[in-house]
Amino acid sequence: MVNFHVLTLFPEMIIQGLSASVIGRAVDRGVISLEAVNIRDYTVNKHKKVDDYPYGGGAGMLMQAQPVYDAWKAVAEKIDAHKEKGKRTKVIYVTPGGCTFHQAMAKELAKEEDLIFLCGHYEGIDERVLEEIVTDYVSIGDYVLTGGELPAMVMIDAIARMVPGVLGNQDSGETESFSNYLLEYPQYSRPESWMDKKVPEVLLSGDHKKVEEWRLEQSLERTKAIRPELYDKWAKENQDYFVRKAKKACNLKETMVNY
Ligand code: 6GU
Repeated sequence: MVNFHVLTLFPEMIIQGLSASVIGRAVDRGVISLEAVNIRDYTVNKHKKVDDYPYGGGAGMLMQAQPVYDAWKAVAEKIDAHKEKGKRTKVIYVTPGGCTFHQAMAKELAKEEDLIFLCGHYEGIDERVLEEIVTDYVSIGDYVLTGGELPAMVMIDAIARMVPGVLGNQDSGETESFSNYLLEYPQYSRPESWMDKKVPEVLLSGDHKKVEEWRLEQSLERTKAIRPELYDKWAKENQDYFVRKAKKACNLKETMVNY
């Protein structure tokens, strides 16, 4: 169970974006929870203004510290009321200036009870409130988006699917690309022949071991071509695979230690 809390100027974007399909159903079933808190609700001026000019000049506007802080405070106090004392809830500021999000991070964050995401807009947020509340600065890749909502949704989706019970039980979330550093092998469904393209023979053979071998070979081939750095990582951790393969090529028994 992870409770996701998102501080944003566009709460409807978060709720809409995560209400469909697997994540939406997980929320309905109570396996995860999702709340989007509108930072604008915490302004203290009558125009509900959340931004102002940056000191020192420069393009664009900045989100001011006070409404961000008060929105965070309201959420943090609610969390503290149901949580054991002393455990600090992570506050993730989604920013292209953060470290890059990856699968292992998703898996780790899926163990948290509560996660707070802070979505920036305009040219950013007053540094002082970031220093006060943020625990992690995280980006989703080397490109710039107009706001933090899409990156927050990306991270929440990736984290949520690692929470037990979110995916169907035959799918552990562990079998796909990146959990083992390899890209996915190609898959086929009916019909056996489509536009004169045939499903690879081995998949129709019923030989489970052969199928697994073929899939691994396909994954390796793709990974080597498309993501050589991932391939190298896998190769380093799976040297026994190459030993076995070499033995097979020499027609030696698996049990023989030396060849
Ligand atoms: Cl986390 N935020 C924004 N605004 N742009 C991004 C990003 C985050 N990650 C990549 N680009």
